[in-house]
Amino acid sequence: SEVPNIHVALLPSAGMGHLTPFLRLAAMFVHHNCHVTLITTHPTVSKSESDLISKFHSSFPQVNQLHFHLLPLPDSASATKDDPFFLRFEAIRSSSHLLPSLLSSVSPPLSSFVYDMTLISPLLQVADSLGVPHYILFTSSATMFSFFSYFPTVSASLPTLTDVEIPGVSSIPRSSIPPLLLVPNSLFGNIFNEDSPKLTKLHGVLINTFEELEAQSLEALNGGKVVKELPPVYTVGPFVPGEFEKEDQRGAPMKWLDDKAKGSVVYVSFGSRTAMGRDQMREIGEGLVRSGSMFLWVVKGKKVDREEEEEGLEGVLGLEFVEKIKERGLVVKEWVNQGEILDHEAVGGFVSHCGWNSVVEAAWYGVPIMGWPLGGDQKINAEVVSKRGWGMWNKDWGWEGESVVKGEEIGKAIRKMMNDESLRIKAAEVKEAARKAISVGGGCEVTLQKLIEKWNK
Ligand code: BUP
Repeated sequence: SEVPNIHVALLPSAGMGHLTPFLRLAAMFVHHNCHVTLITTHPTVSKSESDLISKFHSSFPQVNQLHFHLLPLPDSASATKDDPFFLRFEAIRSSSHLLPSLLSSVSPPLSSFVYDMTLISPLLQVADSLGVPHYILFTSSATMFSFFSYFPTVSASLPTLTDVEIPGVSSIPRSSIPPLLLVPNSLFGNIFNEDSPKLTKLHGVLINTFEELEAQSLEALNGGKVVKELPPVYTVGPFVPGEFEKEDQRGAPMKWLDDKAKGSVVYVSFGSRTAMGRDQMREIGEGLVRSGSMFLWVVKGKKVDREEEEEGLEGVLGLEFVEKIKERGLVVKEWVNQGEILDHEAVGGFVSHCGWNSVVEAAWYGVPIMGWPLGGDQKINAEVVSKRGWGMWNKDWGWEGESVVKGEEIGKAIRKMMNDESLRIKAAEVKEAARKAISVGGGCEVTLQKLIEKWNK
């Protein structure tokens, strides 16, 4: 068939949870013979981001790279103790007026522009001046997107609301609302407030999800039930971990998994930006021992990897614990290739914070989830998992730092997940649906073709 003459510009925001899906989307456009310009912001917050950007460009030399050098934030902002990733969202937003000149020389001329969901207000202006159709990539679930788009309707009454009833989708209990939305004047809350009423100005919204995962939310969104004037939601998922993300050599975790029995290992990770308190970490260790399963546990002591201390695991978890688990588990502090791990047949369950990328990866590899949402959109995502039936989560555990969950309870919950045959059956079903979505004639493929045709006109 005819090769399209399409040029897509992509602008991710800060953090691996935003960068990773953008790079996977970029790879998909390359595979569909599009020209791609990737705009990366510098400096990055974490070392993982710089590493991944380099690996991406060496795998895809045909992708045009544009370095977007951010202006420093005013001292007053950077002096706050705010989350470094949210501060970076701010910095990107307030440097966005530099983008038109950065993009003015790209060739062939742009056909479309896809930017991150945390950049809507400032990028609307940029996109208008470029005069190309523009989209966000919403890097969470469609269900979370329905909450985001419905938000302007309820934001004024938020202080006293018990539940948020999203028409056609579901009722979000107050306890599942991202906690920062209930704190006056948080950076996160301010962005949410400012941007959610402007969604109607976009040409569309791309989401890493697929029909069988969130059928009801997608139908409500595209049927005009949530917000009438909403632009189309395009399901471009599941995003598949790419070759470019792999290390040159198979790492220690993979070798460790190799001689473990099929489905015997529980994999534990709370994502790239959750630093667990010491007390909670020790209880998790205790819980893992009590679960009776083998385990592979990714531990993070700091929100930003560059700040991670040299301190060994003995320091964090205690020498006694490290001795006790030698036979049973592997604990790592370094970045691992999560895709490869979930793909390993030894892995039979995933204790996850339910960051959306992790959820979709678990779906893609058919791994049951024990959700342990700790912040942001994670409870809403965890509910997507339990509704779809391939995982569960404990609604009494609270947000990060609210209370310390005891090892005994953690152990019990893990045992329940590892022994539940119905989760495994559902996980296999979800996996099959995910594979279908990206095959010829599947939802993801059809949607991408539709977008490309639209841009080719
Ligand atoms: Br940690 C870690 N290796 O060691 P989420 C994470 N990942 O590959 P988050 C690794 O990072 P947000 C590691 O596979 C996923 O693609 C993981 O994104 C990968 O959670 C990504 O799951 C993490 O969405 O981001 O990091 O909390 O807050 O944006 O959801």
